[in-house]
Amino acid sequence: MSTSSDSKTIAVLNGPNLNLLGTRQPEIYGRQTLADIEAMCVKHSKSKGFDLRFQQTNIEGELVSMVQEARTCAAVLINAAGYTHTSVALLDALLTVDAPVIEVHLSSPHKREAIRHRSVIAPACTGVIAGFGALSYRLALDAAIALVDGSLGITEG
Ligand code: CA2
Repeated sequence: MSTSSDSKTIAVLNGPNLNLLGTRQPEIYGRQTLADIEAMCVKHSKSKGFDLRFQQTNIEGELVSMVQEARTCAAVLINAAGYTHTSVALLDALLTVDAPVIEVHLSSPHKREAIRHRSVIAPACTGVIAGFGALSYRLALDAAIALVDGSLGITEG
């Protein structure tokens, strides 16, 4: 259901295994936990005048539902994790979002195994920010806000 406050809300959606951040593979994903990243995103978006909805799930269908519920938000950031490379259902959900959608990754998938080189969801995204650890989320928030306030001058793509 749409609410008036959604126009000032940015949704940050996180896929499978990202709840494990900070516990394993810090050389790839950094030492920050997902809670640390959420706190940073809340603080940053607040400083720019936006509310934040930050969610994580390990279940593909739940991620699809989260995208559907975010359709009325000002912008959607999504780190779909492994589903980035596999999920047509997620692509279909993201294609229904009129607001800017930014694909976010902590690591740079193109530097990694070939299976990570293809993003199934990229056709539904305005842009991709990857490879900067937790900073990817802040850079993506800035990109989303610039798209929302029109300061980039980009209206298509
Ligand atoms: O770099 C990213 O943000 C990824 O979306 C992370 C996904 C990976 O499948 C994508 O190719 C790139 C994997 C997330 C797994 O997260 C973990 C965190 C800590 C320990 C183990 C896994």
